[in-house]
Amino acid sequence: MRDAITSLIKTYDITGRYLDRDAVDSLKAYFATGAARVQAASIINGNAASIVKQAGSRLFDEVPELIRAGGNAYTTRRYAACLRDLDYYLRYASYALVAGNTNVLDERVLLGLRETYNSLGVPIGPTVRSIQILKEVVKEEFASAGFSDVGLIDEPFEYLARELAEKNI
Ligand SMILES: CCC1=C(C)/C(=C/C2=NC(=C\c3[nH]c(/C=C4\NC(=O)[C@H](C)[C@H]4CC)c(C)c3CCC(=O)O)/C(CCC(=O)O)=C2C)NC1=O
Repeated sequence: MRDAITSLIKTYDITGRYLDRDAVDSLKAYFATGAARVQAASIINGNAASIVKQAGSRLFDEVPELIRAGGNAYTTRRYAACLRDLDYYLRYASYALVAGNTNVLDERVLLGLRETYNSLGVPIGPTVRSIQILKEVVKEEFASAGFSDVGLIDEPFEYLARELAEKNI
């Protein structure tokens, strides 16, 4: 698992270079957003249950067939599995936010996920949509906590949604 700093150092170490101007610029950008990232994790931690609940109900409002007979989230067990997956996405997105790097998402979330979903018939399209809804709900939580730097929230959610949508089996 890598963060913004370890991944930068790795890149420079491979070629035996000192940290040049580009490296220093990206380190500065990371540290300049550090406090905001930590605060982001704290807001997510304090509101995780309600964020997941809201995202789930918006998803099922938008795609009601998921929870009708024959839908993938139909039955209490599968409904609960769906919300649990949303909780995983939220928790790992909060790690990636603090790390300033999406590597944790590759290693802990995305690896093998499409294959698992395909074998269980979990539909990818609505799952991608659910990740976008999570992002929207998180951004609303941030705005209502008086937090202005909401732009940095996008990255881990967009990464998850994009990778899940595009990755070939
Ligand atoms: C931390 C990384 C991690 C992830 C991401 C993860 C996902 C994950 N989701 C699963 C199931 C599932 N995932 C869903 C999710 C959904 N169904 C829908 O219709 C919706 C679109 C969507 C919710 C948004 C459902 C319903 C199941 C159960 C499917 C089944 O057993 O039939 C399974 C199969 C095993 C199980 O049921 O626990 C895995 C591994 N597990 C992990 O360890």
